[in-house]
Amino acid sequence: MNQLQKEIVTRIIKDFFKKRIYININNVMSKLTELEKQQLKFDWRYKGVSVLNLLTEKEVDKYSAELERIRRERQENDEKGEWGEYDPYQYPHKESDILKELLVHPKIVEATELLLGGEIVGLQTWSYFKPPGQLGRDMHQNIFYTECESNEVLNVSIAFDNHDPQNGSVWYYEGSHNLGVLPIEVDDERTRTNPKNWRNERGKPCVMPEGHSFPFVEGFLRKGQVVFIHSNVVHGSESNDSDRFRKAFLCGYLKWGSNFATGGHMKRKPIDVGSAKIPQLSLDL
Ligand SMILES: O=C(O)CCC(=O)C(=O)O
Repeated sequence: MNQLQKEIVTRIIKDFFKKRIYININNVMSKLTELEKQQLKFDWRYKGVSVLNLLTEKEVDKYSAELERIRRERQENDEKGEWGEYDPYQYPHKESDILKELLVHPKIVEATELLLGGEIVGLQTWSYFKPPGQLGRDMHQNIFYTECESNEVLNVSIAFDNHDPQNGSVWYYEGSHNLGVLPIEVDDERTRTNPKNWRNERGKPCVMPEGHSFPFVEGFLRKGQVVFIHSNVVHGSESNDSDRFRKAFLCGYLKWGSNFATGGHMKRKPIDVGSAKIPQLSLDL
């Protein structure tokens, strides 16, 4: 072996070990198992919706009790009568460090980085209580509201109890994440059913392409499961026709560096979730 050949072999061996060390560090730091990652990516690619088993029932009970505490506080302090008893709760993580744990949950952050393909920031949190009889959310794509490019934003919804079609779970059209942004059809009558401070729930459904064949998938989640929803996937929920609540804690995330609409209602701003380093000025503290 001449000198040049020796150098080449040495370089190859060094690179090999460097790569191995890098891969090992990544694996050691990963909160998700290889199987979880594979399933998340597979479902994302083919369905536009992925599910992860995240919390134990006991953990959910802790978060659920905390959500109930801040909901009651909102009602007690609501001197102007702004909020209906079970209106959605805007930005619950700002009122509670316990609930903020969900927004920065290492497994959710890692899964979101994986699905969006880069470092991320939080954008918003909110909660649904959905008592018996409450109406659902009309068919929509989240990209319509955030105005990002496809797959630059995603929403997660954490089930605080069992969700099924009877109590108004979230359904979706499988594979509809491959569609562009769809037109909407305003229905003034239905718009009037929106909670006073929450005007995007009903009355602006998107319109599916005529003759489409995307399969309709009903939502079934167990307490503690989390669903990741692609920016373009068409989804919605029906009214709660059961005698049970359907509570959910939701977080929106953005691929760092992507443009987004702040929104007249949610007033979105980047939130540090321990992934992308955000300049102090643009942070929502
Ligand atoms: O939970 C629901 O009823 C609707 C959730 C939803 O549409 C969303 O996360 O974008």
